[in-house]
Amino acid sequence: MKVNVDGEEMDVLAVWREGGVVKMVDQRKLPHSFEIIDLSDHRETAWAIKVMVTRGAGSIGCAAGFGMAQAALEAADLPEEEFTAYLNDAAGTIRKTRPTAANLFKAVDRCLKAADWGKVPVKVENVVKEAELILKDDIKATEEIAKAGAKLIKDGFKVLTHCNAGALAYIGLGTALAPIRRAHSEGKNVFVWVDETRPRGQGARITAWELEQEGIPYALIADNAAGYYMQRGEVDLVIVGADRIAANGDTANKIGTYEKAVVAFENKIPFWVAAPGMTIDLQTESGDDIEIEERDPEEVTRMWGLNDEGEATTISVAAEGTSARNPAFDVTPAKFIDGFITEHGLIERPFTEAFYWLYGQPGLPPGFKYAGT
Ligand code: RUB
Repeated sequence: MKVNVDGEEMDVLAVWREGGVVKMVDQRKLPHSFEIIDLSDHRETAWAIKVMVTRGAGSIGCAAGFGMAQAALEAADLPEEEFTAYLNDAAGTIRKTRPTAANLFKAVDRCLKAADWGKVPVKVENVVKEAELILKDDIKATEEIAKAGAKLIKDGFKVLTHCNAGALAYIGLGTALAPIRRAHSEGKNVFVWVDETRPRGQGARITAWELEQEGIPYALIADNAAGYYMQRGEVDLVIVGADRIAANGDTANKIGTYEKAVVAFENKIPFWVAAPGMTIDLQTESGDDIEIEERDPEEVTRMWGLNDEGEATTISVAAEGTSARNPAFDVTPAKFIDGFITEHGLIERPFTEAFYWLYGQPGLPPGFKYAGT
């Protein structure tokens, strides 16, 4: 994406690799400061995923792939068996960072598979190439999502989105924001309601910032204001991203997405999920099987921001010792979802058949039971 930093225009990706170094836009600092951070080995990259230097399913998938590429480069001089052990160990470290987004696990698996053939120098090359291919595929996928999803957006539409599913969350054009960007660039008059997305504030801190950079009209709202606007007829369409989509269409996304889907359903507002195949997990039959990350309760009891002196700081928003819980995602049952905006176009019901046809060739596995939507 193009960003304007102190008057200078830059073209950046959320995550990229320069040799053995992984580079990331430090999303913990946005929107008050734009910084790039260098991660010099796979352990540092895993740390950066865990603490959310980068975040969003696509970006952590690409970061995971690059972490695997770093591990392969780190082990390039080891004998065959030790190389494999090192790579498997790195895969374990990366898998342990964040449990919900399918992209991270698929990226690690793709890199391990790439190391399946050849001798060590070839294996290293294969892993590095695979990591770069994940990035390339993802960028292309977001361009297709933009084209397909823009068809849903009519001139004058007000679109609600939750969390950040833009270029910083999904390499390239993003997922949920991709159709909005495209509709805007086609000259359509589109307005975005941006949920702030407590507790980490990805909407307030990142989505609003991305839309501002692009000159797309928007308004930031408190999470609990979305229903109010839906009820008043001021939302024409909801588009969200996804962290993991089960085979039956149940979708894990940022905590609060489920509520938005239910209120959209009640108000007959179309609710679409934008995500490519990397986020669709046919091994997971339904949302019940999706692991939901539970993060530090301090993210709920404290908030980050700038003080009046312009210094970044956290403040306490609850009494010392307050008990809190912090699930990072929830699952929206497929029955509340009108369809999926994918790199293959718009997918409507029946979701499972469409997913298997597109992503599960050569078809339904023996014994697979379609639970229905
Ligand atoms: C990010 C989040 C995003 C999804 C979809 O959570 O829930 O909505 O990842 O975005 P976190 P995308 O900030 O905790 O990683 O599909 O664009 O990746």
